[in-house]
This record gives sequence, C-alpha cells and structure tokens, in this order.
Amino acid sequence: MAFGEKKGFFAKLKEGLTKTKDGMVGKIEDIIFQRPKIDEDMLEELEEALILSDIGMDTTDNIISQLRKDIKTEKLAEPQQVKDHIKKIVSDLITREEGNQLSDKTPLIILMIGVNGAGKTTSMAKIAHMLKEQGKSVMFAAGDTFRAAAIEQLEIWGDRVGVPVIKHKEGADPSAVIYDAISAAKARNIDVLICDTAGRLQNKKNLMNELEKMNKIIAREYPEADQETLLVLDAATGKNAISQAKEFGGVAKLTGIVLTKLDGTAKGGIVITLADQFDVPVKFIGVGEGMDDLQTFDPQSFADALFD
Ligand SMILES: Nc1nc2c(ncn2[C@@H]2O[C@H](COP(=O)(O)OP(=O)(O)OP(=O)(O)O)[C@@H](O)[C@H]2O)c(=O)[nH]1
Ligand SMILES: [Mg+2]
Repeated sequence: MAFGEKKGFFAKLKEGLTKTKDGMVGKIEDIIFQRPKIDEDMLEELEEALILSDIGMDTTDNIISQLRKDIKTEKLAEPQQVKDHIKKIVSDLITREEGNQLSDKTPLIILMIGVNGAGKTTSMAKIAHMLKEQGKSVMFAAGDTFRAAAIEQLEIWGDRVGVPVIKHKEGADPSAVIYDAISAAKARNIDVLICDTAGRLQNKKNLMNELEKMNKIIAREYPEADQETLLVLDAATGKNAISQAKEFGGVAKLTGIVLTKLDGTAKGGIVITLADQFDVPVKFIGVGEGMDDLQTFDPQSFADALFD
C-alpha cells in the first residue's frame, strides 16, 4: 500500500473512532493519570469505566485480571505503563490467528445478513467499491425482495459503484433471485457476487428456512465458488450487537462480521467484546456513510487509533 493511502486510512479510522476514544479511553486516562498510585481502587474504577462503556462484564473481567497480573509480574509503577498495558491487552484480544481478511479466492459469493437498518445494503456497496479498486469484477443480487424500495436502493448503489444488479419483483423468492444471479455471474465470469437479504430476525424459523434454501441453491449451482456469510451489526446498538451475533450465529455459518456506524457512537469498544466473546472475526468496519468509509479491520491500527 502506498504511503499516502495508508495515511488516509489511519486518519479516517482515527476520526471515526473519536467518540469511542473520548468516551472510553478518555475515562481510562482520567483514572490512571489522576491517581497518586496504582492500587486496588484504581483497578475498581477502571473496571467500572469499561463496563459503562459497553464492554460487558465478562470481557471487562478478562481485561482487568490480565492487567492485575501484569502489574504484579512486571512491577508496573508508572501510569503510562498501565495505559500501555491496557492497550496491549486490548490489542491481543482483538488479534486473531486466522486473520481478518475477506476470502481472496474467486469466484466468491457473499451473503449479507443482519437486522433492519444495520447497514447491509450500504456495506455491500462499499465492499464492491473496494473490490473493484482491487481490479475485481462484482455483481449484486437483490435478495431483499421484501420491499420494492430495497431493490431500488441497491440499483442506485449499483449505478454509483458501477456494478450490475440482478433483480426480481418485490415479493419474489430471494432464492430464485440468487439462482438467476449465479447463472449471470457464471455467464459473465464475475469474480465476486454479493447478495443482499431482507433484515429480519423477528421470525427465527423463517430466517433459518430462508438461509437454508439460499445455501442449498449456492451449494448446488455454484460449488466452485468460495462463500462468505457476513453478519452486519450496528455498533451503536452496543450490547445488543452481541446478542444479535449469537442469534444469527445460531442459524447461519458466519464467516465474518461487518461492524457499521462506528463513527456515530461511543460504543466502539464493542469490537473488543465481539472478539472476546464471539468466534467470528470482524472483517470490515464502517466509519461513515460515503463509499470510501468502509475499512478492512486491522487490529493493530484499531488499537493504535484508539489509544495513541
Ligand atoms: N454514519 C454511518 N452510517 C452508516 C454506516 N453504515 C450504514 N450507515 C447508514 O445506515 C442506514 C441504513 O443502512 P442500510 O444499508 O440501508 O441498512 P440495511 O441493513 O440494508 O437495512 P434494511 O434494508 O432496512 O434491512 C443508512 O442511512 C446508511 O447510510 C456507517 O458506517 N456510518
Ligand atoms: Mg437493505
């Protein structure tokens, strides 16, 4: 990556995380730098600050007990050392061995799933934009047939990003749309086919049936394609995002998470909780509404942007 690009990426990430940094890290700094010494009171206050910033009890416990160990074994004495160690603990928590990259294989089919308004349609457009910049050909399947407006919205994005859209009418069977899109993608030798879906969790049985049907079509019609199932979560929903991840994880074989709207919330710490509590890597983060405002998730940059 060129130097200029990298700088743009990091500056945007930092800007997108401003609210989380002010809220969570700001509080941590207040506690650490205003206390005369490192003691049990300080740890208790840190614990409270983390819980209040939506990190959740279990993950907070994990962070604090690791910090407690570090203070003891490494004889930490300076406030700055405590901050550095919290950063290191967080960075270790969000770093995964398997990495955070979207599959690089082609052909690739991506299913976007998640509740209403999470950012599925917008995120698929942003992902398409990113893939096109990498020189890949992309196609959309308008699998959200629940509302006519959803199909129109995807077409607008298709125009904007320069991606063809395969669609049926409102109310059509989403699996039939995917079936047609697969044929079209094969005929046109498309690298990546991205399928929108309707955001519903109200009826778990329905969702399960629908996903099963889509997956059957994909397995039968596109066995040569690699598959990603991306769960889109709105960071601003905080702890609710964790329960959504668990619910969707129960009905679909998720391969990645897209965490949107980090720019509008102080609850960005949810990245840490997701990584700690959930076995699916965050692959993309949304830091704004524009086409360029989706980033591949890089744990080290994330920790740097948050703590430095
Ligand atoms: N600020 C900000 N807004 C975002 C981001 N991602 C999505 N949005 C906005 O969130 C709203 C909902 O996004 P959609 O992509 O329509 O959500 P969806 O999941 O497709 O919603 P349904 O089709 O209703 O299920 C839109 O106004 C987006 O512009 C983000 O990273 N930052
Ligand atoms: Mg949508």
